Amino acid sequence: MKKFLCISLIVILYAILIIYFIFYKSNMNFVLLGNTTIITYKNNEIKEISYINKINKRLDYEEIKMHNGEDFEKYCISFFNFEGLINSKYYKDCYEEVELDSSLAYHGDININVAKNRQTSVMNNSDYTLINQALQTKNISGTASYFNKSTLDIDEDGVNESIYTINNYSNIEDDKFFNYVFLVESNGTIIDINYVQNNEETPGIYERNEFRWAADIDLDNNYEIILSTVKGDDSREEFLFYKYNGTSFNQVLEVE
Ligand SMILES: [Ca+2]
Ligand SMILES: [Ca+2]
Repeated sequence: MKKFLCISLIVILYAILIIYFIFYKSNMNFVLLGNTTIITYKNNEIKEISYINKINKRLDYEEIKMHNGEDFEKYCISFFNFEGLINSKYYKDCYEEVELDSSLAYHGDININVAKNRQTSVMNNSDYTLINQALQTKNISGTASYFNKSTLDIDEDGVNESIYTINNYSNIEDDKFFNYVFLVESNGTIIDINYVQNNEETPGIYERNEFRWAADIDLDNNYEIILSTVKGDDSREEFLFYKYNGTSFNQVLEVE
């Protein structure tokens, strides 16, 4: 009789654990940025921003909504460990494995808003003039070896702004090694988001920051600017968040 009671108790405990696990799993609200960063929410507020350092079984094979540049689509995600680094696989419609670059996805009912944005890497004359103008404020004459421009309405006033990501990592003597992300308002005003001058003595570990999304990560109905950052070719992709107050950008939402 004792043995029967013991087994029954264990079965009931297991059942409770499984129910709790399923309930907890399906009710977690989180945002994933790339393979590296997870933002969890409680009562529509950010609870934690942290790096994914180990495979979390609660997230493995979860259904997520992945941003495709325009909208969100259904995916499933699975994690694997590759030479000590956590990596992830994405399955479109939870079926077809798809290779993805830097990705933004969410799970749950938080409905992250992402600004529509048009990107180009073709520099026209006015881009060239603006880049020269912006670089002069850093005492750099010349232009950039890499250029990307995103056009979007960051403050949702019906007028578009542009965000430029430029950098220069060529090895010509006396070249400046910089990475610069700035916003240009519709009237041509240039506002810095992030500027780094890299150390020319340490090639290969240049910091490289790039605009990725304007998304309302903290759910306050204003977009944050999200930059991806890597400190060298093999380093982990991390993310920087900035708020725009109409005249300047402030870095916010530190990763713990
Ligand atoms: Ca605007
Ligand atoms: Ca926000």
